[in-house]
Amino acid sequence: MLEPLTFPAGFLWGAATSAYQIEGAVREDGRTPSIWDTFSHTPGRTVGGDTGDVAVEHYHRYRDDVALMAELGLGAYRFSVSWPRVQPTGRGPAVQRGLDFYRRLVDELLARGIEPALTLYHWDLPQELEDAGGWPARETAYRFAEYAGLVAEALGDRVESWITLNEPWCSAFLGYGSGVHAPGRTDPAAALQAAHHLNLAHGLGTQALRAALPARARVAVSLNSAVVRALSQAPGDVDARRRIDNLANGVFHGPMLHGAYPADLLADTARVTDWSCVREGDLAAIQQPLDALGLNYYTPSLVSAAPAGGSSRADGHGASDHSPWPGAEDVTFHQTPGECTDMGWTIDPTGLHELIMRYTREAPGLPLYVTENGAAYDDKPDAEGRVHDPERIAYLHGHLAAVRRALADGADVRGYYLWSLLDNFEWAYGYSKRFGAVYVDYETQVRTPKSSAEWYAAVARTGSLPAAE
Ligand code: GBH
Repeated sequence: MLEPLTFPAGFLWGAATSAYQIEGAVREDGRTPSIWDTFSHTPGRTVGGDTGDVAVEHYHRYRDDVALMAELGLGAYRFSVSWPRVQPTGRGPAVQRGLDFYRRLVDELLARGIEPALTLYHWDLPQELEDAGGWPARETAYRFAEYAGLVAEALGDRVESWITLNEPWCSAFLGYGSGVHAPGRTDPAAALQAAHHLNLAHGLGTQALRAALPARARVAVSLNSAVVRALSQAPGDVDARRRIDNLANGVFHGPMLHGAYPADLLADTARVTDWSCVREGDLAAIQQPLDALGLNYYTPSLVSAAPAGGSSRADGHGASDHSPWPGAEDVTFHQTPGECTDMGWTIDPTGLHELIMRYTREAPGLPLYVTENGAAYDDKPDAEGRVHDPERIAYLHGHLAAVRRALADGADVRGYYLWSLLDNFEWAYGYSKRFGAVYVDYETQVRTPKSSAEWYAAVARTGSLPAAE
């Protein structure tokens, strides 16, 4: 018999969600529309015209949801704050009723011994700020810093773990490049400007958090952190890999971790933008000391130079005639060989190991967290109402084993957050894709832990992976 794979004592076992994907209650307690309300209500933008209007009613069911987390033995819960709930116009004083929801949620978590990890921005920009220019406008970065300070003042006494942005790549390049995410714009120059202003928002936001939070608070960012591989060792393919890697990773971790945009990224994108949006002092403002780095990983990308016919999978987020890769529109994306999840994303745990080891090298001394990892499957209750999802268990097992390997190789990974606690609104895919460890019946809102939830609870309880069946 194989030894179970044991994780270090104190390793954090968590699950993650985001506000717009689960809360619903979009018109309650002073909340105004975010770009995702507008986008999802625009015909043709989401599968089935689905919206987050109701989602899984977490806004009203949070107490039961936290009880469920406790039953599953979770040590940590990563959630996001809805900006338009606490600062409806994106300016001015906070709305107390909005903040009160998060105070109650956090208190409930703390009462159950579950560590809250708070993400400030998981894609739901107040619509008023989009109307004023959105992320391509510099002003939005200042607005974010103000918002970060308001939330820190309200919740800094009870939340220690803070994350500025979730996957700014998606906000910039799916939101303003391919347009498959809100606000649905398709302007490559605007996408690069958005990326810079998201970086600036992270830097200024981190400063605002430091000013408002007690010293024990920890500040991190959750990066998209793509694993990009070349189809062959031909020079064109290797160069395609380099360009995509810069547009996926370097554009954010360059300024955030090293205080500069990669010189070759600036050269590669010169015909799209002159980067005049980068002002003096910006890079110093963006490069803030961090306490941890969050990595979100689902699947690797495989690229080549020449159009190879075949695959047109550009980002795994739905079809668009517009590329999310400014200046690298010629690069072809291929399906990585192997089994896929219901998203069509190839299952490849070696990518997670590779990613962790890369950031171990590039950000020495910075503790790492896997802030998202998980899989969508077409789950259905059986005749007894139970939901069996052996594929998800296999996915989680494989990826946790990869984390364990990285630990053995010297990486400082402190925790893992499964995406997601609950089935929820999967952005452009609406409710057609289920990522939850807990099944949600969208008619009745009844929650049923899937077999993967029970499996994960055992992993969390024992701090070790069972030998693979
Ligand atoms: C995350 O996005 C989100 O944070 C979360 O809200 C969402 O529900 C969840 O994942 C599931 O989608 O081929 O180079 O474009 C993940 C989005 C998926 C974007 C993988 C990049 C492939 C890399 N990412 N995708 S690439």
